[in-house]
Amino acid sequence: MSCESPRNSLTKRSRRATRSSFATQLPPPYLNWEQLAEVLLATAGESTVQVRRSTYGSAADYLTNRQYEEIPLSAYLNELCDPDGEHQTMRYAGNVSLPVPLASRLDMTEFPLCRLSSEQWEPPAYWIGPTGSLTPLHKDSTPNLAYQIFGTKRWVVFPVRDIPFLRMSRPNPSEEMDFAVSEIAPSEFKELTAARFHPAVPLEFMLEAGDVLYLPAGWAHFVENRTTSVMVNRWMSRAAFRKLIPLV
Ligand SMILES: O=C(O)CCC(=O)C(=O)O
Repeated sequence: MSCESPRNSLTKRSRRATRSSFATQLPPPYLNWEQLAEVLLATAGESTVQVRRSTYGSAADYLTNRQYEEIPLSAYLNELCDPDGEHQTMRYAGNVSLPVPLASRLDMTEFPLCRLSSEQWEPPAYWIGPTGSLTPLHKDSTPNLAYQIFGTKRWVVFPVRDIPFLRMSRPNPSEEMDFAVSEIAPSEFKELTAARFHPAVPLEFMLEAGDVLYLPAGWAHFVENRTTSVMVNRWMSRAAFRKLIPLV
């Protein structure tokens, strides 16, 4: 994981911490796309994935105009592999339920992420996207564990104390515990300067194949795939998080 952040030293410390706790049980990452695509195709090619537009021009777009389509994973992989295809840089299979045979084929069943109790954690999800596909700045209600299987993902994150400065709004205040999306447009994240989000201070880092990220609940994050990228993640369930922290 390489860092480019005003909080560089903090990032380096947290990298060591995540590495040491999981190091003995990490599944091997993939370094070759063709090899991984073959595994995805053979194990889950016939399952469907929910595909969304990969870029959102504005936060309003992300909040109210999400466009999804269900297609077979095999069709989506074809799009990704076809550099001239109509949808090549436009669609993102984000937050797709991880089929058990695929978890097993990726050597993830023994990985802590997949062994976590299913009462306390949401089922694992996988995210496959092309270079440039992104998720606008938002915050989730519960802690998140993410494992980068292939490629490079850029994260820009802000701790909870910065939330008041990030123009967050909650689309469904009654339904979601604390999910919120920022009005800050994805284009604002192209090049970070120390002053850009002042007084909020972004922490920016790349998650590379084989890296694990723990993101605490309520931390805002903007996420961008810097290459074709495959990640698996799990959020803690709301019920479990409420038990842990009764005030939320
Ligand atoms: O990888 C992405 O595009 C978004 C991931 C995300 O928002 C999350 O894991 O909470």
